[in-house]
Amino acid sequence: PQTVYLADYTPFGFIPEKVELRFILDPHATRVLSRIEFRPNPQASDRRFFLHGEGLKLIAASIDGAPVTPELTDHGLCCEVPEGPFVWAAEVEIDPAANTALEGLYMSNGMYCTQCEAEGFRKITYYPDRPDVMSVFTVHVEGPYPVLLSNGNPVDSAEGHATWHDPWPKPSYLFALVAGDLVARSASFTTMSGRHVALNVWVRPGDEGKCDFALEALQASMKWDEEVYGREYDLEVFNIVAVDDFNMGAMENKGLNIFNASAVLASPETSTDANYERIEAIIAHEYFHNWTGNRITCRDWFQLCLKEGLTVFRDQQFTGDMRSAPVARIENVIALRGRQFREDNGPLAHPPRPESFVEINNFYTATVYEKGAEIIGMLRRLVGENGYRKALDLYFARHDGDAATIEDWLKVFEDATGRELAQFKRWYTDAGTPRLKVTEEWDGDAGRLTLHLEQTTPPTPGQDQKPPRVIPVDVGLLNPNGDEVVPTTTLEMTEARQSFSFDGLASRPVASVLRDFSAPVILERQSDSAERAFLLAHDTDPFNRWEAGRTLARDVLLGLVLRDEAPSGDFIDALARVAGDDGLDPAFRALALRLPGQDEMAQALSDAGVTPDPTRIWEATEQLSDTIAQRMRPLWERLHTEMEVTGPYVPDAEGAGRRALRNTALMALSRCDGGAAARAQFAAAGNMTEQLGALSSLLATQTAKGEVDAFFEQWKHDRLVMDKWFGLQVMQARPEKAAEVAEALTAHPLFDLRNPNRFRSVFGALAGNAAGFHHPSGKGYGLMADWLIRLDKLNPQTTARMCSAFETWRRYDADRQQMMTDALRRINAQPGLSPDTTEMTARLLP
Ligand code: HT7
Ligand code: ZN
Repeated sequence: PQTVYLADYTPFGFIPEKVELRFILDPHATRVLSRIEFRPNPQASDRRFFLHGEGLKLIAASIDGAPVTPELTDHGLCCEVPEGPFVWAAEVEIDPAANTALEGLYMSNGMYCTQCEAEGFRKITYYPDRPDVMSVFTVHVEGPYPVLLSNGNPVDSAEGHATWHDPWPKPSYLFALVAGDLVARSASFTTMSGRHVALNVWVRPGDEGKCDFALEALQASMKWDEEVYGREYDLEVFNIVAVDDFNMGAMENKGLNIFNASAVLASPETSTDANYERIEAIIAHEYFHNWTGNRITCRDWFQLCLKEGLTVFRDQQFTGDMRSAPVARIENVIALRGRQFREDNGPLAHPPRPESFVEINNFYTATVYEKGAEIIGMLRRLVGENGYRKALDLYFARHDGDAATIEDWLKVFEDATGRELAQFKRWYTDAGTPRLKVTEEWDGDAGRLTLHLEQTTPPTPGQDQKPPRVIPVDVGLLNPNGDEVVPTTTLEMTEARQSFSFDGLASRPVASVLRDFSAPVILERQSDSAERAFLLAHDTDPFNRWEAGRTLARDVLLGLVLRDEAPSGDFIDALARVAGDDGLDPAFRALALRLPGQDEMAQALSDAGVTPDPTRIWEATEQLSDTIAQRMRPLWERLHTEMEVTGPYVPDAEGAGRRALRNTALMALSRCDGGAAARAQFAAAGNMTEQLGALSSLLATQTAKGEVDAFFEQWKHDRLVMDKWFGLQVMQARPEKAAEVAEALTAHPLFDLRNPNRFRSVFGALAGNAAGFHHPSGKGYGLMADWLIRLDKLNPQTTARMCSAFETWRRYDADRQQMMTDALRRINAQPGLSPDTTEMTARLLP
């Protein structure tokens, strides 16, 4: 496999003016006929006519009607071409039924579907498969299937064939085709200029009843993008298709989004509140790509965060507007710290805009997506809401129809706001999470508080030197009585060390630093538990209020892990005050009660120079959970009763918050009552959130008895619910049992190696069960390696992504390091290992 470098970018020598494709569908022998009108690209100097193509059987090729015999390689073909414009035509044969990699054209449960991002189109036909080559596509699909879909608007259709035309030039990665026995639930949307758009969600017969929420989320997204970004939809139809076998969440193909069924299908009986929230966010994300990704795409894959960071930022804004903004922010930061900080701290660390890659599929990472979104949040904070809107308007006006770069993106901010962004650009080019150390100096005579800030970023692979970055640090000051004396102010840090003073203060205030998590940094600040408890009680910034509680809990857990120190009464009291404060949003209370995860604790210990012992962290977490459960039992009983939501299930933020707090109370209660309340909730559950909450509590407290079987009997016909059943058993298994439970589940008749959701439900859960995965026996590592080796033969993309289970090996003791790297070496040494997994394991190994 070859390394590709950003610095080597050159434009393609030809421009495809028009692309016509004809598909004659057959499970094992689909014929793809292409006719492409090319002209020389005046911007390019290289006139070599190379078309990508992989795994294709070339039947015939011609130029201007005359047959040609191109030079074929494993990666494509080369051909002599005329100097002026010419028409390329080719016929190839492919085998969708044998495509288990789920890239290109493949079959899932009897239906045909495609996944072309990033480089899947080359598995469909010969083409310059790169995002800066854009063209207008017309697609004819033929086959004995009731539904035949492609991008754009329908031109004509009759039994057995259909023609689609997409008037918007697009790169090949946005191409899509779907065919099969599908049914649609439909709605419509009238755009701000009065055009009517037909909206369809296509599903397998039987799933029609699970489409309404997706349609509503789509309508809300379309409206929001008009209101907030002035972006109108641009085709007559917007189709969404649910497929069972899919490597990621969903794909934004122009006018024909393809979704993992788990990211679109919802019903109260089968989906949890978290599922609903995820579906709403993914529908919005893919819809928002229509402008940020499709109308303006990326020049090359190094610019991936241009579309992904911005679209994640937009979907996070949308969720904040649709639900609770503070709760959404806290959830996003938990996810960022859990995935992106972990990535940035290990061997896979890379800049949001990498300089090189071997397999681009390995760069669909938390750094590109979530850190990419954080960077845009910082930009918005620095230029203000108006500056941001002006810059975005300019971006859409200037770059509509372009394949753009990060430089283009930053330039619109510079031009629209007059701000110089050369230093800010380091956020895109430099890897690693900055540490921000904050110390305080109080001058009582002058009434002045000075904050001394110092930033350092540890070296990351290939980047030793880390010059200082621009860091927006939001700060507010509170009086000792809890009143805010200085409202949120953004301090712009640009130097390695910098001090900022606040004058005119009557008494020493309490500083609330990095409000709203204004920058993706690790804050290092000495503060005592009294100050944290004060901020937990009084901070006007909801994020920092939650953060204060989180830091308190982390310190308590560290005390337990390191010194076997019992939690202080103050901590329990502070927690009880928040949990019992009926003036606070129940969703916020549920979040405040969630203890830091075991992986977060391992990282915290490692940051403090202590080798983490996952078993000890698990024991401490159990011990603390038991203490909290016992000491606050009356509160759990009250909350479990009071937070019950009666009446029909509505998947809104309010109901979800109440159910989340109720399930939190139930989890604690189950530690006191032997599972009695959970068993009752399981029996009476009127929706999946209640049923799964009860099952989790029973599994966590080892009292699930018959409920696991009852759940299976009730839901064995439903794939998405079965994924929960598989996952929960592994997630909640005790450390010494986790690998055994996972292994037993791989022998279950419903375990299916070809279905990424099912594989992730078992092995994603195993990786997430920290003490189980890192059990000193090494069984977790061994089992994971065995199954990644098997999966790689079928689905390299999912295998490579899941190798990140091993990314933290450097944190651990010598035995675990040895076992983890042995597992990686074993995978890496497999004959015929895919380039995807070869690259990942090589990057992970020393
Ligand atoms: N842009 C899409 C990315 C994606 C993808 C990438 C590689 C392989 C399979 C994939 N499926 C979807 C999805 C998104 O970010 O919205
Ligand atoms: Zn995306």
